[in-house]
Amino acid sequence: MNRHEALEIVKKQLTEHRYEHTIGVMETAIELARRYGEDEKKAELAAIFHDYAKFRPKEEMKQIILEQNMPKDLLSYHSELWHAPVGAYLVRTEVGIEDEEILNAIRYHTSGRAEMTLLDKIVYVADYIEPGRIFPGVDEVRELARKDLDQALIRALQNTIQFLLKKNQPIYPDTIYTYNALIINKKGE
Ligand code: DGI
Ligand code: FE
Ligand code: FE
Repeated sequence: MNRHEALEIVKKQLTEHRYEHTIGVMETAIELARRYGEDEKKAELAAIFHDYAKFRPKEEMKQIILEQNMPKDLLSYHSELWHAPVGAYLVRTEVGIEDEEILNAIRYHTSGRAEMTLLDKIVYVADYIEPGRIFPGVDEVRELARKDLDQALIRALQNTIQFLLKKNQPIYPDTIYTYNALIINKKGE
């Protein structure tokens, strides 16, 4: 599937604003893939489809989580987390993408996971720093992403966890596992 075909498909699923975000994530993911030696086409497709399920009704997402063998604990956490695993499922069943690396990058783009692949990290960080994003701390993560992808990821996770703490929101275990794995890994270097 080429970029044009992929964008045509995803455009129908998104608002104008979210489509522009998607273009930003795509361009940023391609840049990061080039810098860190990942397959640029995989980064491009994973980025294009990362928010595919963002606007599905909550009830539909809930049904899919219950029926498709996804972690049920997701349902106890913020519904913002659901579009990532549900997106991976729908991108496979509705769009026909079978590449597990791409599907995993979509599946873990919101929470991360303990053992993130290079592609997972690229999509996570690109989603955080794409040019349309404006929030405190984003420029620092943009800077870090030029030099050290793991450091960028650690800072993005720290910001996200802090943000959730301030809002009295629960933190999904995978988010904590991601953070811990990166920190422990850095210490071992
Ligand atoms: O879909 P996007 O807006 O582009 O970005 P995203 O998929 O990274 O989603 C960000 C949202 O997800 C943001 O509102 C914070 C929320 N989130 C991320 N990690 C966690 C989380 N919410 C909870 N409750 N727990 C988490 O660990
Ligand atoms: Fe998302
Ligand atoms: Fe996104």
